[in-house]
Parts: sequence; C-alpha cells; structure tokens
Amino acid sequence: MKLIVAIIQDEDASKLLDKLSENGFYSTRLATSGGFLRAGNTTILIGVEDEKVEDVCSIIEKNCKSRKQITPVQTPMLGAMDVFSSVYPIEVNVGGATVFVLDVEKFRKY
Ligand code: 2BA
Repeated sequence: MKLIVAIIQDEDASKLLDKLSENGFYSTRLATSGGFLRAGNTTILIGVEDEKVEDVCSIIEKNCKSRKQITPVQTPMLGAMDVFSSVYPIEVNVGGATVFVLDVEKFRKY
C-alpha cells in the first residue's frame, strides 16, 4: 500500500476531491500553507493499493492547473549609513501539484 501526499492549490481542491471520490478513492483534505509564499494551499492524503497509484496520479494531473502568482519579496540593501530594505514583486510559477508517494508499513481501520 502507498500513501500519496499531494500539495495543490486551494482553487483545485474541491474538483479533485469530487473526482477522487467518483473513482472510488478515499482521501483526506488538510489546510496547509507554503513555506515560500506563506499563502494557503491544500494537502490531500490518499491511501491506495500499489497498482492504483498511477490512476490517482493521472486524476491529480488532469484536475490541477499550474498558475502564475505575484509575490512581494523583501531584500536588505546596505546604504552608506543605514540598512534599508526594498520590497519588489516577483512572479513565481506555482505548480499544479507537488506529489509524494510513500510506502505504508501498516494500514488498519478500527
Ligand atoms: P510554496 O513554498 O509557497 O512555493 C510556491 C512556489 O514558489 C513554488 O511552486 C515555486 O515556484 C516557488 N518557490 C518555492 N520555494 C522557492 C525558493 N526557495 N526560491 C524560489 N522560488 C521558490 P511549487 O514548486 O509548485 O510548489 C507549490 C507548493 O508545494 C509550495 O508552496 C509548497 O507548499 C509545496 N512544496 C513544493 N515542493 C516541496 C517540497 N520539496 N517539500 C515540501 N513541500 C513542497
């Protein structure tokens, strides 16, 4: 058995959960935040049999879009007397999904 951990954008979460459920997969949705943008994203946990991993990955790929996001970045600038800091916007391409597939040692439901 495998545990698929998929970090996706909030906008894609509901559609992806619907598609997983329609295809008979169980999932858990967690509200998370990215370490770089510090903005909300969604992490989905899906426990599946090994032979179903590719089916799940293809559902994730079809339902999660990559988008560009503008984020402010602060850089320190050393002036002659003082330390100033400048904030400027940068554009980052946030992926449709970042997916980890982990081995599951035990799976029990009580
Ligand atoms: P964030 O950490 O908020 O990152 C958002 C986007 O910012 C990333 O998109 C990437 O394009 C850019 N980015 C992240 N760290 C960067 C850095 N140190 N320098 C320059 N640009 C940077 P994605 O790569 O598609 O990642 C989307 C979200 O997936 C991330 O949100 C994070 O929550 C998660 N993630 C991605 N890779 C991860 C990893 N190796 N481990 C854990 N979480 C990961």
